[in-house]
Amino acid sequence: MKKIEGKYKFALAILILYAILMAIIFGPRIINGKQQTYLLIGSSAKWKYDGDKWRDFTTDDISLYAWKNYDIYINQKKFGNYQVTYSEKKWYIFENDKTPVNYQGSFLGIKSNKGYHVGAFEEEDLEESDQIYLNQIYQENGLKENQKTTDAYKVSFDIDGDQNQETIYVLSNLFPNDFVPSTVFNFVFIVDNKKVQTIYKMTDAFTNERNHCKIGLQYLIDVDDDSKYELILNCKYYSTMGSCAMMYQKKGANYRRIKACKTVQNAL
Ligand SMILES: [Ca+2]
Ligand SMILES: [Ca+2]
Repeated sequence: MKKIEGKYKFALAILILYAILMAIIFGPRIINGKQQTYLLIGSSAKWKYDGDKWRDFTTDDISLYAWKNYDIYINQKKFGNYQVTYSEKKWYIFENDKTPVNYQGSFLGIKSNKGYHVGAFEEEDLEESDQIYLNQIYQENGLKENQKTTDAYKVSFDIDGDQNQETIYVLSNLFPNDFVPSTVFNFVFIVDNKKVQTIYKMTDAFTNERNHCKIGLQYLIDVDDDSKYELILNCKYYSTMGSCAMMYQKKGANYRRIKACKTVQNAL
């Protein structure tokens, strides 16, 4: 009898040990659940991530933002945690007691069950020493050197968290007022340790100019708390024809698009 009792005790001890081990291994995953992140990028985009991939909000997703609390950033800087509503392509924000709050500048709203970081950056003017990279890009795309541009700036930022700053370049000659290029272009590329990597490019005949949007770097956000910043590019169509946003992420050595530009939000 004693022998059988001993066997039971042993089996029970093994079971308890097994349960503890499983709780240690899988417990945090069950508690944390899947990542859910919502991004409201001005009037250009409303995105959601639900542990799988980034998607645009559907019309049913109004419950994800109407009168919900979001962390609000204005011009890249934390503004507070407010309730939001969206009307006529503009975000309105409110205290929890529904007192409206005024803001001026570019709007970003984030709600996430995971950590995230919004990187603050400045657009810097290009210098003579940058021309070598610009000409390399022009050459690779069959363009003459020293192109006239309507936008040309760079941003210095440690995107991949290796303690060294990369330089992001943005070039566009779209919608010029005082010159007529034969080819219109948009380029966003990164120079990391003198190595040039193209993130986004578009070239087309000038006659097709109005079919395209003008690219810009809008936000650097680490959306998944892995210390590597995702790039959010904004593309503005001519005049009041709207804009859209897209997101790029570094995977291994390369940057790839993880959220495409949706459709143009045409003005009335
Ligand atoms: Ca870096
Ligand atoms: Ca990241």
